[in-house]
Amino acid sequence: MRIVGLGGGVGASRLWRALVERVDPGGLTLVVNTGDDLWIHGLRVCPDLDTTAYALSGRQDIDRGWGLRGETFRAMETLRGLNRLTPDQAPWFNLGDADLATHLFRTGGLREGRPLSRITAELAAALGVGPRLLPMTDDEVETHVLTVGGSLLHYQEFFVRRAAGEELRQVVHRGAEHARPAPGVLEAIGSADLVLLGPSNPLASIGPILAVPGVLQALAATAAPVVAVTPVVSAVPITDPGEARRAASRAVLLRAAGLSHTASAAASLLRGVADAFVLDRADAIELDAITEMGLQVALADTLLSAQGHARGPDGVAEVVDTILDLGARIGPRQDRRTPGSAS
Ligand code: FO1
Repeated sequence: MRIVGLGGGVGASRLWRALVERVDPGGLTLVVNTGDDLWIHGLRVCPDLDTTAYALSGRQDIDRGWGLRGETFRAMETLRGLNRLTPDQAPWFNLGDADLATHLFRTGGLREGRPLSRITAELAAALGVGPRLLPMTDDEVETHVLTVGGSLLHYQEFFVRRAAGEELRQVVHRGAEHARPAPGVLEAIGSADLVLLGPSNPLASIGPILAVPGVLQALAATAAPVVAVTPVVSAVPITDPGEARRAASRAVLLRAAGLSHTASAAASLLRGVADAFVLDRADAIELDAITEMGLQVALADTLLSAQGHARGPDGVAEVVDTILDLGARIGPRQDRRTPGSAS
């Protein structure tokens, strides 16, 4: 079975890790958001690609959600000591010592003229990542936000440096309109048996992928059912500080688009893109609203964490079984458009 997953970093990679417990990793292609990518300290850093690769190679710091397990930050501490920097000038994006090797390898490759997709494949192979990892594009696309105070910030500056603590007027995916999908992206969507939209920030992670010309058309044309997993679970209190920051960012971005921080608001952005939506059981009250948007809805415990999550009788995350059942139930779109044509 050929599955294509579209998503960002932390939330989506939790789902991909659970998915490869149940399906052949070799049949899975992951199309990853690169709108979070940034140039910093002269290096090209691709947080969502690296989070995905580290998660699938078993090297991720699972509690933190990004970076490598057992990481040290001596290079950053040394960098801070090099200058009498004001707090405003001090390094704010923490690159771990081992993580730096990834950024050095990538930046060197880019400077030699190799495309990001090729470098990503090399990194993934070196790390032993089973699924095929594709950046959404080889071109530079960067998500920027305009605060109500009038500052234009790179998404990472808003998210990390300002702790997602400011209201926004606008979100833009700079460069997206001229970007081309990375080699293999459209082909993978076109030949998939199932397409998944991961539980990622709808505007900062899924939005940039859908903004790459050709991706929406490929999703509309594929015979594969397109199933989205909710990125928002409102009825379960958030206790983890990292998760609280990610929720704050989702809420601020949705508010800037005139939407509430709810599963149904996230689903409304996927009208006409997805066939089905996996809603968290805790938010079942939103089921009818999402069904009325023309999406099939299935309920599951969608929260996946290092500390444990709901598992089905086969020991696999319940949400994975729900997704696969939903995909099988919907079946290829051609069959639905022309009943009986498959026989
Ligand atoms: N997140 C933080 O909250 N603080 C950091 O200093 C930080 C550094 C960092 C370095 C490499 C990397 O791959 C990810 C990093 N992240 C950091 C996470 C990153 O901001 C997020 O994973 C996403 O890009 C937001 O969706």
